[in-house]
Amino acid sequence: MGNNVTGKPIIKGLGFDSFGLGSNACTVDIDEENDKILRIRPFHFDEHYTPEDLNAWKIEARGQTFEPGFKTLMSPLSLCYKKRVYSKNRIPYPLKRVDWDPEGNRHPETRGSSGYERISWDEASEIVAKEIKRIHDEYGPYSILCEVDGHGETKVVHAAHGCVTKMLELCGGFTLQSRQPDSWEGWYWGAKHIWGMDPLGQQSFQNNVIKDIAENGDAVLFWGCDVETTPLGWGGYMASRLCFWFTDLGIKQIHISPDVNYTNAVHADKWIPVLPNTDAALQLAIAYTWITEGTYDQEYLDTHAVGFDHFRYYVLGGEDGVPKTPKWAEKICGVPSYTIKAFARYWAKHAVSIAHCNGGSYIRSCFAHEPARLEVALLGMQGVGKPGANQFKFMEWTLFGIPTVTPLPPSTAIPSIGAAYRGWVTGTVPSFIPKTMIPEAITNPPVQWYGHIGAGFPREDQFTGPFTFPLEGNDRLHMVWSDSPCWETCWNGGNAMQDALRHESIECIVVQHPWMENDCYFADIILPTNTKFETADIGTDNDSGQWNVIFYEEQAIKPVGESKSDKEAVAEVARALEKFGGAYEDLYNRYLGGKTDEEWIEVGFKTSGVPEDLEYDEFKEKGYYPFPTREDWKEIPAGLREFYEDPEGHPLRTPTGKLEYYSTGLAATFPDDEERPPVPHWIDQSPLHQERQYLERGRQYPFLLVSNHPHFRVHAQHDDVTWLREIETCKVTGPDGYKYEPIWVNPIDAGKLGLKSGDIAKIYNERGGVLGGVIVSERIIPGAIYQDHGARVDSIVMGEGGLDRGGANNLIAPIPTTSKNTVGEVTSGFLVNIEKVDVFALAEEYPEAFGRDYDPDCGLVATARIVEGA
Ligand SMILES: Nc1nc2c(c(=O)[nH]1)N[C@H]1C(S)=C(S)[C@@H](COP(=O)(O)OP(=O)(O)OC[C@H]3O[C@@H](n4cnc5c(=O)[nH]c(N)nc54)[C@H](O)[C@@H]3O)O[C@H]1N2
Ligand SMILES: Nc1nc2c(c(=O)[nH]1)N[C@H]1C(S)=C(S)[C@@H](COP(=O)(O)OP(=O)(O)OC[C@H]3O[C@@H](n4cnc5c(=O)[nH]c(N)nc54)[C@H](O)[C@@H]3O)O[C@H]1N2
Ligand SMILES: [Mo]
Repeated sequence: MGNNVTGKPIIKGLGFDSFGLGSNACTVDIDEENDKILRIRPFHFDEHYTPEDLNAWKIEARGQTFEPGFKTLMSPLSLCYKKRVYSKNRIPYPLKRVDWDPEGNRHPETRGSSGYERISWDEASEIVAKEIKRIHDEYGPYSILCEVDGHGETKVVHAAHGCVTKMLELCGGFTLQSRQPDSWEGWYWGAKHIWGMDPLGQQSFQNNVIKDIAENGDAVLFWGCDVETTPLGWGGYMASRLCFWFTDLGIKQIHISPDVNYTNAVHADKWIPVLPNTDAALQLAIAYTWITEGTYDQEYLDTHAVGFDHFRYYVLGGEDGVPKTPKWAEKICGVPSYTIKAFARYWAKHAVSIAHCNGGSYIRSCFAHEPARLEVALLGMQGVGKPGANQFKFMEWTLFGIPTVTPLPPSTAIPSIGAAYRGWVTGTVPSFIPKTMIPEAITNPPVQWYGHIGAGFPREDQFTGPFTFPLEGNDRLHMVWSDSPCWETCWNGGNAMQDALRHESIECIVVQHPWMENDCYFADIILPTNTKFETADIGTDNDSGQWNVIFYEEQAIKPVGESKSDKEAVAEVARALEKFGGAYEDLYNRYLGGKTDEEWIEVGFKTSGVPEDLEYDEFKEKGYYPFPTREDWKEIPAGLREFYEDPEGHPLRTPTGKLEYYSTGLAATFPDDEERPPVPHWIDQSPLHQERQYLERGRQYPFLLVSNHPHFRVHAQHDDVTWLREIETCKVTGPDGYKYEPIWVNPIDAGKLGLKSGDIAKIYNERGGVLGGVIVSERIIPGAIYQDHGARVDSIVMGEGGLDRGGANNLIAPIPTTSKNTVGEVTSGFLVNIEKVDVFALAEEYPEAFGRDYDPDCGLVATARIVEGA
């Protein structure tokens, strides 16, 4: 393949993207020999282009300079990616669940525990085509659920996700699992109502924010932000470099989080430990301090905000008789009142910006809209948009918020790539279900909610509805097709999903995936797909933070096993459907759009905004094209500066154009919503959520679980990487040799509980339990325990009340959504208890679960389930 032919390394973009745009990647070089990947290494931009060609950008401040490098700052998660390609967990050939008989008994109840037999691609596509046809005839197309929204490898022509929707769209339709804005729930459901911005926090106004901080900032608050972890799955180490530079410039870095995360440990000048999902109390006490001490900007509020009086009234206790004092907050959030006051006073006196990657658990917990709104409320009280005072996103899309890379706005993908073939269905479809409501929609339809809920919809969309599934006159769900089979370990209340996938109404489950894991075990038919190393494609890197670049991705190796790309796997089924004629006629060609892969790649190139005089052949020969920095980049106003200087001329996208401390939209549409009232509040509980330690339920489950984005994984991905698993803090080896997912416990709690490092413990609540290996550490605040999210499910007992060996704590996350009129996920900051377990006793009780084909270096391996034809 590539290397042998051209003698050059092969260019790829490594990262993950939810929208089939091919973006969110870091460019890398791959060395390949004899159809084997030897190594993955940083990519150099300067092979064909000089800094002058690129009009290299440079930030100068306080006598120091920050410049982009000319090789990518790739992360370990990219470096190790060949281990994913050659994982022992790759699905080798198409599989059928042994006790699923489409002509006879389908045994939905044994999904999750059955074995699999090898079948051919022809058999697999025949069976699936027949099932689609049958479901269409018996129930109609909306009885097929498409789960196609996970992060996927950044592929464009061979899109990781959504290919099946492209095919089904051409022969009748489908029901879409609609992904809610999971990364930024609080910003979407809350902050948008105070400053109108979309889709995340201050996303729309990131230009030159870093430059502004470098020139004018005194401090940056890292409010639930770990740049030494979360940019790694996407761009790499640019954010890390910037934090070191901030230190050089004397810019203070203050961290507010329950844990000493990987950034905090290296860069923090101060750590303010806070209990999970109690930030709203801390924020209200800061507002109280500023109001009572007169240290906020009333003049700014007079011209830039509406409804501040309502907020002030609430903060001072007018509404509920409870002034939101630092003493009041201390009991809830665990931050001493003197720290709150000192911090509030420091903030009021200095130019302070807030950094997020996305926000951490308070942004994905119950009532997450409140702390998100309160953050904007605080920013407004200190004149957001003034020099050195903005909010910014320290990761992907806008990594550096410098318009040094074209095209503008700098935060968007190179637009064109969307024009190449890809399966993702944009816009709205008639029949859809919020992802958070899938288990309920399967087992207990109809379900209802407000809004289309997709990231990017305008604020008012949250007020449309209610929508219902199933649509009037249509049947419930009977078939599921998933190309992102990790619902259980990534969404809310995974145990309920395990029950739903075994529900008698579901007659057929098809999964297409490269690896045998998580929801794959519930599939009746499994189609093996492949990684981007095994196909040619086009890609972009507009994330890693130095240069925007578009590149041609040569095929590096032959497909592993019998795998096909996701696009090709669906094409096989399209071809098998053709024999039914009618709506299925010529489906294969229609699905592929009448172009070869190479022609689609060229479409992507032509529409990518590259200069007119750049020929496709030249691009292919060089392999890449980096976009030069805009000439006028320094003149572009920083962050919200224009709104700050001229609120009338540069209004926000709220109904009044101002910061709405009293949301007129919420007041008009949901006047009785006590969980998301017009003025941001501290919300204790609701009929569906009792997740506070001081409530009755807190006695039974006294700890708040922090379930961060994994340092050593990207969600459900990378859990099988040998190089990572050998790192001591990545997994804890149990006495039985199994590598358990770590659980951090504070020494004070560990003492009380009789836990020590290396113990295997169970985290549990009424929804079930998951195991993990204890690490006793002061890096976690007492009262909270920490276990990363996304570990691979390894069920001991399935379903509600179940037990998981893998440590996939989403299985026991709350099932209800953010609040009654919002369908966000609640996946962190919820109550649990913890106790030590004896793994040998468990092994005796559950010999099947403890006897699975397991390799400590990889975890469960594909053969663990293949019983015939292996
Ligand atoms: N507890 C807890 N839960 C959380 C969060 C949290 O902070 N805590 N965060 C939430 C957030 S922000 C997110 S974004 C979600 C992430 O949730 P998801 O996006 O659902 O998870 P991923 O593991 O990123 O990827 C989805 C699936 O795509 C697969 N995949 C990757 N490449 C390909 C490909 O080329 N083809 C096919 N067919 N499949 C591919 C992966 O193997 C995986 O199974 O999790 C959410 N859940
Ligand atoms: N390595 C890696 N990188 C990733 C991902 C991944 O899975 N792995 N996922 C990607 C995706 S899809 C997303 S959305 C982003 C997520 O980016 P973020 O939302 O920023 O990530 P989190 O890990 O959820 O939270 C960041 C930090 O918030 C702190 N925190 C947790 N709970 C609380 C709380 O209640 N209050 C406060 N104040 N702080 C808290 C913790 O210190 C945590 O390290 O990361 C992306 N990058
Ligand atoms: Mo996310």
